[in-house]
Amino acid sequence: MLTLAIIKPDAVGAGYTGKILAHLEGAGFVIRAARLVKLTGAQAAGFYEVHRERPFYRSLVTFMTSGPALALALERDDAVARLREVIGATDPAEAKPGTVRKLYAESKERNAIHASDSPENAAREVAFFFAEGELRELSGGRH
Ligand code: FUP
Repeated sequence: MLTLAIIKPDAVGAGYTGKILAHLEGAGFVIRAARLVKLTGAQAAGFYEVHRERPFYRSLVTFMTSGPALALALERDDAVARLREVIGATDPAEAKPGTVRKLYAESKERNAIHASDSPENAAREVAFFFAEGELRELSGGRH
């Protein structure tokens, strides 16, 4: 099963990309696709469309366009729920010890990583960043 993660501009800018990738691989996720992107305003607005009416929407879109971010298609069993556990609560102050957000996030907005919150959104979000042909097949290994 696939899910979509984004290592956000705060974490990429702080030099945490490698540590977060190691954390994700250590949690059993396999990278099926990866691309360093700099989102346009239109792309970020489209990606976070469901939050359009929320008070933080404009600020979130501005932050997500502020620098490079790493989009990842990740595979493992029960990928959506497992990745949500690994990243921790939206607000790092509330995230459990050892989660990616507790370790690397600055604030509720600058929170280091995105992860799809349902299988339906995972399918939509993987397709937002990656064409079918960009999802590399795995050749052996643990998965
Ligand atoms: P999550 O699924 O944990 O990323 O959290 P949400 O879907 O609730 O929020 C999406 C993004 O909006 C978060 F990653 C950060 C941002 N956000 C804020 O900036 N302020 C808030 O009060 C809530 C969310």
